[in-house]
Amino acid sequence: MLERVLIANRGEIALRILRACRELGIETVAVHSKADRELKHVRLADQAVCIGPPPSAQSYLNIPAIISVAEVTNADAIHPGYGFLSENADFAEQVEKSGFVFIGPRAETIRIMGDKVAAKHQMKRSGVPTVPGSEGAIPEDPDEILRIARDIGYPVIVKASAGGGGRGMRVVHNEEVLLSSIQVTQSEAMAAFGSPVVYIEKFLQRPRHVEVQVLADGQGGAVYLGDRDCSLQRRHQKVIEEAPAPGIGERQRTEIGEACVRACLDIGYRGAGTFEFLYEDGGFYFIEMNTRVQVEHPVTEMITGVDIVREQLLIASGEKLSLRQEDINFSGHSIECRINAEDPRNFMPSPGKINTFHAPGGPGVRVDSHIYSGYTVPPHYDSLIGKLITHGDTRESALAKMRQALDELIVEGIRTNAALHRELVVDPSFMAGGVSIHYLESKLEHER
Ligand code: MV4
Repeated sequence: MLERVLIANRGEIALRILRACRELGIETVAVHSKADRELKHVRLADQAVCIGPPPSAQSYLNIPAIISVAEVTNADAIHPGYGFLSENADFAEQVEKSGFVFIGPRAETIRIMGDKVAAKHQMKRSGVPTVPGSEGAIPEDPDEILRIARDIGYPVIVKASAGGGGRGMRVVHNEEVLLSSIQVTQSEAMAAFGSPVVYIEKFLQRPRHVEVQVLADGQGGAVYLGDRDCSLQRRHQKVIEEAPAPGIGERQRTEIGEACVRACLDIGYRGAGTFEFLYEDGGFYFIEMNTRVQVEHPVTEMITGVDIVREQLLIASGEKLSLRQEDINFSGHSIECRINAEDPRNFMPSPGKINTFHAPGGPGVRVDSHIYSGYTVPPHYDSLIGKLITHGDTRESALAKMRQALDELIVEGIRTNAALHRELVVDPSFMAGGVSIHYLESKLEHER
């Protein structure tokens, strides 16, 4: 078993990781920036070390500083959380070369999944359904490119292989602009990611974002923990997530879950992972795989009873998965609202001092947050200050609990997006379930 884990992150996820470590009797080392001395997990950790000035580039992204702290504190593993260095293959590699366990997949796996063309190829080989498109990177020959796009049918989307998460994509509606759009996307990809490789897919016009959570031990054990619907998003930032994804039948859920497990076994996947799909007209289409724990992991925990971060720690300790697929039962429905420190009108960050914080509670209510009355939200990082998660027997009951939780929530001193959530949980289309990835942005456009 791991004895001491360095937490290379901040905020709510750092606290979430610390809690899981404590339950397993693992000591914790917090690394933090100069702006983050007041973080809750920094106070709670067995050891805390300041690794640099406030900007992330000089602290939470400072690889040598983080590895040095692992060395001087004699940690045996590093948990990267989400964001920051969590999907940086070079970091994972340096961590392991320095003799520490990287809590996540092998560096090589992260590298493959960061290369969207390679990831898609791998998934297709394992029988995971993918979006129709160019098999791999687009060819040199313009006539061949035009033929591929004609076969797929317009509109198509040109994506940078090194992109992902909505960066480096361009929708093309007709043949006249295809080649020029490809050139622009290639130049942008070169500038942004250092690689000009692009690929083409059929552009799905009104899909949902549905993802599948997996756990694998890299020793022949792998399970799926069901799906999540993350369609409610603005500018590629998820706002509300839920599990299970509404309206997906048991047969289809099992089928896609089993395909993801097969892919994990084929690539020797290790750790927690998420297969991202677009879901349209009843079909799943793989787009990307995330090799980290995700912000929205709690909704899966609530419907399965599996502690995903605990499992990450056990897998990193070298244990085989004790969970078997037949042990995993899906129970009820869970919803998560991301609470951000931001102006409800223009979505600008709203850092500052929280004078008063009252957390909601009661049966089926979970609050994953690092904030407290008197805490100052620094301006240097992501605006997520906490997550409100509810669980009920049905989607309606989880929603009813969320309405009550949002009514109880008090955050004073800074602005938050709580009012937006209060609107969304009574929105008739959201209440019906299964809105597309465009729903929130179009609602905001029509209302403002
Ligand atoms: C797409 C798509 C439609 N068709 N691919 C955006 C984020 C990145 N992970 C992939 N994205 C998309 N890929 C095809 N073939 C639409 C999106 C997309 C999107 C996807 C998931 C959640 C929100 C989104 C918002 C805009 C576009």
